[in-house]
Amino acid sequence: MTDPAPDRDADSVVEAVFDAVAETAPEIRAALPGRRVESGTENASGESVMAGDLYADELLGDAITAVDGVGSFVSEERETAVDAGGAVGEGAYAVAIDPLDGSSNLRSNNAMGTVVGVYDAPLPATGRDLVAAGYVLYGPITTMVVADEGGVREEVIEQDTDGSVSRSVVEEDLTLPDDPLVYGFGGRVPDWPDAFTAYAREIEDELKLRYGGAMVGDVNQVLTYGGIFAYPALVDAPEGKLRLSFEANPIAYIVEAAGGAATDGETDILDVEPEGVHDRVPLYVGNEGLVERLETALD
Ligand code: AHM
Ligand code: MG
Repeated sequence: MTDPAPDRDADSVVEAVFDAVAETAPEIRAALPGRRVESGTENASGESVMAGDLYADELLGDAITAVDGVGSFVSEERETAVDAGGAVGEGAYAVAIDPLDGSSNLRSNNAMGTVVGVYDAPLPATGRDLVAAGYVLYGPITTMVVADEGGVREEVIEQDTDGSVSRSVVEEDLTLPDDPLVYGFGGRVPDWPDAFTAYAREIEDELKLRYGGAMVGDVNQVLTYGGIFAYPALVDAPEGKLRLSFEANPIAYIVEAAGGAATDGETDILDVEPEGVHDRVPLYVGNEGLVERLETALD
C-alpha cells in the first residue's frame, strides 16, 4: 500500500488500475488448472468460494491496493473494504472487483472473467460515481474491455516469453450493433416471475440463445453481436443473484457507454441506491429497444 497523491487525476489512476489488472491476468490464467476445486469457505453472499476465486482475489488485491491513487479496495470475496490509504472522493478512488466472475465454470472449463469498477466515492455508491469500468475475459484469448469517459475499447492481453505483459487495443469506440442477434437469461424458468417468462417467450422467437453461465462471457456476446443479457428477479429471490457494486454497476457502465441500456426492471442500474456493498440487484442489459420492452413487460 502506498500514500495516494491527492492531485492525481482520474485518467492516470484509471490507467494504472487497468495496467495492474492486465499485469495479473496471465498469472491468474496460469494458476487456474490447479485451482478448479472448492476452497471450503463461503463468501459474504453465502456462496461457496473456489480455490481460483481466492487466488485471483489475493493477486488482484495486492496489485490494485499498490496503485497510487487507490484509497479503498472492495471485493466480492471479502466481507469488508481494504483501506489502501487516502481519502476516497478527495483525490483517491475506490476500486470494486469480482475477481473471478463465473468461477463455477472452472470445473467444466468454460469462459470466465474479472470485473472492475473504479468509483470516485466511498462504497457503497451508485454507478453514477463510476469514472471507469472494465472486465477481463478469459476465453480462448485473454481480452480486456475498458470503458471510461472516452468510450469503450477492447484490448488483447499477451505475455511475452520474457514474462512482460502487453495491452494492445484491437477495437476502439466499441458500440452495440443496431440489429441484435443473441440473448442469455439466468436462473431456472420455473423460478421466473410470469411477466419475465412472457417477455422471454417473445425474445426466444427473435434472437439466438447464447448462455454460458459467466456474466462476463455472456455480456461480451451481447456487446459483440447485439442483444440482451439478464439475471432476472426470481420469485423467491426478488433481488436476483448478481451484486450491484461488483457486477451490475460496472457492466451497466460499459454497456451504456457502448450505446446500450441497463435496468433493474424499473430504474437505470446506475441510479440504484445501494444499502450495503454486497447488495444484489436484478440485471437486464443490452440494446436499448430490448431493455425498454423489458421494462414495459414487467410494468
Ligand atoms: P460468481 O461471481 O460467484 O461466479 O456468480 C455470478 C455468476 C455470473 O457470472 C452468472 O451470470 C451467474 O452467476 C450464473 O449463475 P447460474 O450458475 O445460477 O446460472
Ligand atoms: Mg460474479
